Amino acid sequence: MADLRHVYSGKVRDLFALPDGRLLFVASDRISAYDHVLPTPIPDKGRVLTLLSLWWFEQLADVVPNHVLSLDVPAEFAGRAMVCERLDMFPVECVARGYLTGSGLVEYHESGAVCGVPLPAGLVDGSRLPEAVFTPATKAAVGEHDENVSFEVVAATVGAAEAADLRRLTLEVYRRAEAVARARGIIVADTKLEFGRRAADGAIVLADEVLTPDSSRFWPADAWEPGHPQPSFDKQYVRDWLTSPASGWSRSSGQPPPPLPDDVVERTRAKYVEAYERITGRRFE
Ligand code: PZK
Repeated sequence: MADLRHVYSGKVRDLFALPDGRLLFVASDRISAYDHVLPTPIPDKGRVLTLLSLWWFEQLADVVPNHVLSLDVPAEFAGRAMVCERLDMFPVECVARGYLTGSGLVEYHESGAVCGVPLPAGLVDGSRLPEAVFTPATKAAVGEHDENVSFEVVAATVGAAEAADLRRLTLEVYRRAEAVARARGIIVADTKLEFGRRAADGAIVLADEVLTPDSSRFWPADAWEPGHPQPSFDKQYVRDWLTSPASGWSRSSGQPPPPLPDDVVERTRAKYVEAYERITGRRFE
C-alpha cells in the first residue's frame, strides 16, 4: 500500500490521502448491526455499494456535481474504491426523510415536529410523510450518534445561503432517488448525504457514498405496513439471527457479536446484489 496516508476510518469505509492530494474512498465488505461492526464480512458488499453509488452519481449529475475523479485505484481495492477530489466539507449530515422512523419518530413523539419541521398528527412508525423533509444532523464524535438540528442551526453554522442550498439539493436528490427506487419495489425511507465546497470554483459538490443501504434506509415495498418497525431490505437476516436464541448473543450483553453463519452471510450478500440489480437494472458480476 505504497504512499497511502490513512485519513479516516469509518465503521465500514476508509478514506486515504494520495500523494497528489486527491483522496481514495474505499468501501469495505464489513457490515454493522446494532451499532457493532460484525466479525464476519459480507463478500462483495464493498463492490456492490461502490457500483450502486457510482450509478446514482451518474443519475444525479444534472442535479449536483460529485467528487468522483477516477476508478483507477490500487489493485487491492479494485472495484470498491473511488479516487475523489478533496473538498472543504460542510460539517452537517444532510438527511432527507420521506418516511417517519428512527430518530425522526422519536422527535415526532416528543414534539410533533422533526428538526423544527411540524408534521401532521397521527403518524406512526413507517408512515409516508406528506412531503419529504430536510432533517439535518451534526456529526457526533466516534461512538456517539449524530444529533438532529433545525435548519436555523445549520444556517448559523454554514451561513443562510449555504444552508438553503444544502436543503434544496438534499431534497432534490432524495425525491429523484425515492421515485426511481419505488418504481423498482424498494422504498428509500431516508438518506444521509454529505456535501463539500470545491475550492477551484466554489461549487457545492456531493461527496461520500450515496443512496446505498449503508447511507439510507431501504425497505421492501411489498412488505411496507406503517405501525411498526419495517424490515430492512439488506440487514434483516443478520438482525433476525443476532436476536434469535441461536446466536447466543444479546444486544445488552456488552459483548461483541459472534461470527455469522454461512447461510446468513450468503443470503445477506444476495440482498445487496438484489438491491443493486433492481435499482440499476444492471447485472452484478
Ligand atoms: C471526507 N469523510 C467521511 C468518508 C470515512 C469517512 N471528497 C472529500 N473531501 C474531503 N473530505 C471528505 C471527502 C469525502 N468523501 C469524507 N470525511 C472526510 C468519510 C469515507 C470514509 F471513514
